[in-house]
Amino acid sequence: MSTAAAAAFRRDGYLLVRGMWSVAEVQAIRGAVARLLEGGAGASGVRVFAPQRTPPDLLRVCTNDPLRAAVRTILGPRVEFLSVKPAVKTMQVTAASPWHQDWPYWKGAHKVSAWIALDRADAGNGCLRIVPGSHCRAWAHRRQDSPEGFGNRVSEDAVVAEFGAAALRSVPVEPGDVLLFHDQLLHGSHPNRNGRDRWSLIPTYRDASVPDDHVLAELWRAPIALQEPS
Ligand SMILES: O=C(O)CCC(=O)C(=O)O
Repeated sequence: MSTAAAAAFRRDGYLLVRGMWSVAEVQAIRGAVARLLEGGAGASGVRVFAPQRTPPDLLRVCTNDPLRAAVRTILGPRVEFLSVKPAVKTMQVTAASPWHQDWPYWKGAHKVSAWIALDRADAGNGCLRIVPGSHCRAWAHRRQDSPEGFGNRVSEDAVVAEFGAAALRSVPVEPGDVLLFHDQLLHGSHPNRNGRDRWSLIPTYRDASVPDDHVLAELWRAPIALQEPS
C-alpha cells in the first residue's frame, strides 16, 4: 500500500483492500474463528477479545503482514493491536447493524479497525454500509439497550438528512477483502435476509505515539506492539 492509499484513507475515512488473503488463508482464519466461537456468537453476533484471550493463530493474523503493513501505512510505525471482534451474521443472527461510529464506545485517541471478510457479503446477507467522508466529526449517538447489542446508534433518517441518500454506500466484498476504517466513520450493515453466512473478523489498532485517554481500561490493559518487519 502506498502513501496515496494513506491520503485516500485520510480523505474518505476508509480504504478497501481487495484480496488481502487467499482462499486457503481465509479458510484457515475462518476455522480459527469457528473454534473461538464454539461457545456461541451471542444474540448480537459480535464478541470482543482482548489480546490475552486471542488464540495464537488469530493473534498472528492480527499482528503480522499483510495486515501489519496495511495498518502501518495508515497509522505510522508505532502501531499497537488492541482487541479483536468476530462479527457474524447467520440464519440465526439476522438483524442489521445500526448506523454508528465506533469512537463513542472507546473515546480517546482515534483508532483504525480492519473488517476482514471471511465470506462473500452483499446486500442480501448483511454486507457493511458506510458513508465515505463521515469520519470528520463526532456524532451524538442515541443510547439503546438491546439484546442485539449496538448500544450507541444514529438513525438512518439523521444520516440521510446530513449526507443525502446517495452518499450511503453498500460495501459488497469477497472472502479475503479488508475494509480499513477510522473510528468516526459512520457504518452499519444490511440485515441478513437470505441466511447465507456473513462472517467477519475485526481487529482494532492505534498509534502508540498518541496519548490515549480511552475508557476500555480492562479490555485494553495489555496492547501488543506490532514488531518492525524483518
Ligand atoms: O459487521 C457488522 O455488521 C458491524 C460490526 C460493527 O460495526 C462493530 O462491531 O462495530
